Amino acid sequence: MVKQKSLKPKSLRLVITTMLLSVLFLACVDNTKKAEYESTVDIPVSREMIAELTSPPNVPTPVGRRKAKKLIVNMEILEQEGTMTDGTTYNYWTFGGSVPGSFIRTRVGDEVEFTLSNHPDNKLPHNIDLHAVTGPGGGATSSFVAPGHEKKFNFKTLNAGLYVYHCATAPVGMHIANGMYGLILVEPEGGLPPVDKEYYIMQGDFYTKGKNGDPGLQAFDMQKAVDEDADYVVFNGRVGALTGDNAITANVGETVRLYVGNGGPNLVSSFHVIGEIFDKVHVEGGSIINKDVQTTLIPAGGATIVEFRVDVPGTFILVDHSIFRAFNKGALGMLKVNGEEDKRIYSGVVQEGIYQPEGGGIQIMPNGDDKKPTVNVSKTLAEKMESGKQIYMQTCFACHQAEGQGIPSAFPPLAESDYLNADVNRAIGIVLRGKTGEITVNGEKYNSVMTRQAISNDEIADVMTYIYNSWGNNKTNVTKAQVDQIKNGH
Ligand code: HEC
Ligand SMILES: [Cu+2]
Repeated sequence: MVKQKSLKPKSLRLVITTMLLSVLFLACVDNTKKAEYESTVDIPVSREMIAELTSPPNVPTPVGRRKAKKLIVNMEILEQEGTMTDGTTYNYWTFGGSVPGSFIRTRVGDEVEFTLSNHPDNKLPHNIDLHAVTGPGGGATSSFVAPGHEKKFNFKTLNAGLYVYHCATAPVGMHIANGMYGLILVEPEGGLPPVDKEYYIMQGDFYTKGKNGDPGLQAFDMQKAVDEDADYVVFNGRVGALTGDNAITANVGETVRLYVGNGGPNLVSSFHVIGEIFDKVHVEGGSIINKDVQTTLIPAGGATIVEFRVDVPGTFILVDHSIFRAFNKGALGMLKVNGEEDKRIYSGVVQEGIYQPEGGGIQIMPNGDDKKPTVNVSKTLAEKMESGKQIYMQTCFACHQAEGQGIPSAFPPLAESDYLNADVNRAIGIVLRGKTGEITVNGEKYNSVMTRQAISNDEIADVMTYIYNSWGNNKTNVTKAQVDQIKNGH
């Protein structure tokens, strides 16, 4: 105070100017981070850095607060046979050896030096169109490269967002259909807000000469691709890439961010996580954030970032909510969440009842005792089969599939199931109480969750009889009395 009073007019002016300037500067920083530069093209780069590339479902380290750099990206194209589903293989064309291709993580203002190498064992020329590039063909015109050659080009990342890249060599649809797509993330200045878990997922549709599930090496079918008649719609290039042991994981209380792309070539994805609500969706991978979203649309050749906190434990199923694609063509993944339950958020079953619209009112089924006033007529095997089939199609079919074949690495088969045929009481117990933990069915390990099925003991007897008398099983006739006994704890 005292000192200020003694300031000469000249220094006073300096103080005031400095104050004004700093207010202005602060205002600029607050308003928009870009204001430091006229345009993102002016962001200077300091030093060189080799980009970390990851295969799905992993993503590279966040950029955080790092300055813009000259970022060296070395991408290798590999044509290689891989598994589409158990017993079925496919000749994938890949960026970096995976479908989707390696994840590239940059920040706005980076100067990317991109080298595309086409492995000498490959048969075809390829190129790359990155939607993060501003320039002809998104780089495609500068990157066309024959087997045994490489091409280099540079680009500046001008717009923050999540972008698809793909091959754009004719026939373009065929190169994309064979798996030539991936994601490049351009983080804003200062990086995206930190989260606990990040994963990389990309949907794609595949067209094979044979039908879904036909064994052996399946060739690409151009006509089906033109007709948009997909045999497989999958996450991360194959059926089961994200189920069972391949599931992505998180712990209760953590925030999860999914970078989700859609390579197409044809289908649009209605991306949904069963039992979760997206707290935030970066709409179309851009800068608008929508909140509290159930299902988000991802165009072919587009991407989205979804974020949510996981509040309760369990297995959360990722699907394309065009739901036949999920349960019949493979577009199904899993997020396994470990931790403490929170009954305030989700109670589990608190009461089980029998609903009889005609019989008048709801009868509570007391623990372990089925007091439904059933007239104990003994049904014939044919009648049980008929009723059992109906129950199966309503209750079990979604997971175990029409012919009891299950879904590889997600839902075990009931057809010719050694596990089923070995112990009928154990199988009844599973339907009564549900099942979780590792089991081996026909030599394949499953480690998933089957929820308790809300059907009566009589219905369990019928559906089990149907299953045991179908698809090469051992023809056990399960009675209601047997189910009653197991429900009552043997
Ligand atoms: C929501 C999906 C789902 C539904 C619906 C479902 N299951 Fe399951 N089922 C599973 C899963 C997952 C397992 C394996 C559990 C594990 O890994 O511990 C399983 C395991 C089984 C098994 C033992 C393994 C085998 O293959 O022999 C039997 C038997 C079975 N289920 C019968 C049924 C019957 C009968 C119904 C209908 C009344 C039914 N399930 C409905 C998902 C389901
Ligand atoms: Cu290609």
